[in-house]
Amino acid sequence: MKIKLLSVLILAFVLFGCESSGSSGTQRASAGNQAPNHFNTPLKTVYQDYFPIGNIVNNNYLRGDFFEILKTHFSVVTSENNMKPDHLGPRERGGNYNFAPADNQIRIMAENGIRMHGHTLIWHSQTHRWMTEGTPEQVRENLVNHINTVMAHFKGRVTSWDVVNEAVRERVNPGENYELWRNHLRQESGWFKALGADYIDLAFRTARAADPAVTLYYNDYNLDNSRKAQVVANMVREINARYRSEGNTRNLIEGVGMQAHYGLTTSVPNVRASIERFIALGIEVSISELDVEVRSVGSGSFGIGHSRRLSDMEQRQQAIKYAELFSLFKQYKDHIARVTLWGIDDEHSWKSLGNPCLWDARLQPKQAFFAVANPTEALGIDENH
Ligand code: 9MR
Repeated sequence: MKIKLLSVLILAFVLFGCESSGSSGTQRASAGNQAPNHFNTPLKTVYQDYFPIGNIVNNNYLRGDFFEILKTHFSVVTSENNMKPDHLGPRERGGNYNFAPADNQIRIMAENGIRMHGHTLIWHSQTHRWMTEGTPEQVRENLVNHINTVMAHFKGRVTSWDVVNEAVRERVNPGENYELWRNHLRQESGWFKALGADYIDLAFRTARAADPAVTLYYNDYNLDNSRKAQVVANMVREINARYRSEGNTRNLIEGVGMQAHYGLTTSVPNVRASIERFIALGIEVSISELDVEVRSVGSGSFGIGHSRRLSDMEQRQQAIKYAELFSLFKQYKDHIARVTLWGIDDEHSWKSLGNPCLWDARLQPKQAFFAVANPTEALGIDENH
């Protein structure tokens, strides 16, 4: 591998091309107008021999340029919010479920050949309080009813589900025993408080029974951190081993979703180590919520509407990180089931302050877009050497 000046020049040309392209618009956003021909190829086509490329869908994205970008570049989507427990489930025990927004999204996506990943069944956040209040028996029943109701409703239209989301604490401290994964679960989770660590196994067993055709995922962030990855791997290993010891030939947890909310300082070797750790368990990995913040912002500053124009240096650093990540993902194509980006443009990203997306606020493709479209070239790697 060697750095080629030519590649750097091409990237610079691409940047020049998109910055001078003036007005926003779908054609330009998705086709890059003045860019060399191969950049016009939709991302889903670029990666067709590797893995499906995804993004999120929300009601904003169902129209106009957003929708054009979704249709052009992505073959799978995750509903940003509309399949979460608080959006679907009733505000009070016994109330009605609201499936309409998610149904609408699935219908429109299906009409355009885009598949839907389910996000998410059991989570400590975005979940109505009543679901985790009451006796353990009641909470258990709420969990089972919720999974059964939701999975039955979406049967045949959603082929993989995040069954449990973010059960492990944000940070796992050094020097602790990672085998004892139960000690690292979020204590603040209403599910944990009512049912202890067993809620995880219960959720997955319920989901398996509700729809055996679905691939069941555990989804979490900070999984590039080797300590947290070890905790999750130990949890998956134990739950799957017990399930198999009962005579089942299939794993109960069949995939780990690495959310991949990354930044410029994310270590790509760490990401690689975690991917290897998970596939060593005999399960698949999905990169489930990828974004790369230029400037890391804390959770207190999350929200849409705060993007800004990036300097050339910032764009370039972000592009390189995206390119490094995608060239890594390509190496694991046999084990990576899906790479999903969390948002189309910087301005409407949940992490808008970090400007983490492939398109800018005017829906112009950023250097990051071109880096994803051709990571080899962005990194100046000569594939023949
Ligand atoms: O993008 C989502 C945002 O619109 C929601 O309001 C927010 C509330 O928690 O959740 C965001 O999505 C999160 C996802 O469901 C789970 N992983 C972290 C995501 C945000 O980075």
